[in-house]
Amino acid sequence: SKAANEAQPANGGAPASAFRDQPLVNEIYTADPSAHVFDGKIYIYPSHDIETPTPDDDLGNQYAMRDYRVLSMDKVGGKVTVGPVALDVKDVPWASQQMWAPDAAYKDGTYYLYFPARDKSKDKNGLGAFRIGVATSKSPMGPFVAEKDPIPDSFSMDPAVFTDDDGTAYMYFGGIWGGQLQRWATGKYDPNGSDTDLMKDDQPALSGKVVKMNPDMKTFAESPRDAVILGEDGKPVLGGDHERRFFEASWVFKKDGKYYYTYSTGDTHFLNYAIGTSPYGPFKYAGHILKPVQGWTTHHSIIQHDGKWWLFYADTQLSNKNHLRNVKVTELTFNPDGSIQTIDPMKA
Ligand code: FUB
Repeated sequence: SKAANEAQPANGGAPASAFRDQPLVNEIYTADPSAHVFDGKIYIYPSHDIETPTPDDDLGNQYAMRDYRVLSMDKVGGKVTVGPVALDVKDVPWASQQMWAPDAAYKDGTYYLYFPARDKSKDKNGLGAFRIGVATSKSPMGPFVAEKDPIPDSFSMDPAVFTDDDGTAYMYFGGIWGGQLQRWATGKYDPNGSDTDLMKDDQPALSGKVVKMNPDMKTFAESPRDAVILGEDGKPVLGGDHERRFFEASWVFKKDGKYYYTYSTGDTHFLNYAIGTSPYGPFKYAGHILKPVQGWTTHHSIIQHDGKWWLFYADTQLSNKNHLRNVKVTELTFNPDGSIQTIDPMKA
């Protein structure tokens, strides 16, 4: 395994000293960290990146992950435990490949793992449609047992489940390009649809989705709605506005009664936030949380623990390869007006 503090990765990325934060683990590659506090302890549900001969493409075929492993730690800065395999694609009856960014939730003694994967259909590229599955366990570390079918009416990827103060859970999901959200623009899947976006730069951008979950935490209570991001002018952000429009990696948290909708801008590599007064939005664009990391993707989660707010994110410090990432954590600072201080992951 590669030491987190080595001066210079073998294949020529930035030296360790150039990064604001160091990888949380270096014995496996991890990305898309969804952190939660269960029983006072921090659990991270990341993607488990693996080597593949598949070259980088716009569909993200190089992200060929096959299983999940959960990380845990008592507090930020404490020892990080890497759990055993918590769910393997071979044990998910409906899934063919690509176990992408997961999330987790807890209710009434059961832990729920939400995960996207391609189903067994074939699109114009010979690849399955992304669906979202759910698996359960009595332990936050798993192993998790998957339902036989994906969540009915689920589509696209990057699920993030937020539970409001009244106990109602909402799933935020979706991503354009390889995440296929653009193929669902009419409400029905088009297997021959665009591999990127709708190519309508002067029209409102595609929105990520939000849907209320049923109390069973395994099914949707309604049809998914658009989580609309509004610009400062009160109008929806446009498709051509690549520094502000939604790409993937939804994450929602609540602070001082406001709902923070946070997401990645994909090809411009920012983590952004927008603020609303309802879990359904609309959310008013408020700025960047994180400037671009080393590596193409950026994907995160935000939690409060020990009286501080923490941003979990990932970059490619250990490998300098887009598909072999490592998760990190850094403190997030709010201004008195509720705005977030933008973080630069690279030291100046
Ligand atoms: O890790 C695979 C995909 O890349 C995730 O689902 C996206 O959010 C991006 O990080």
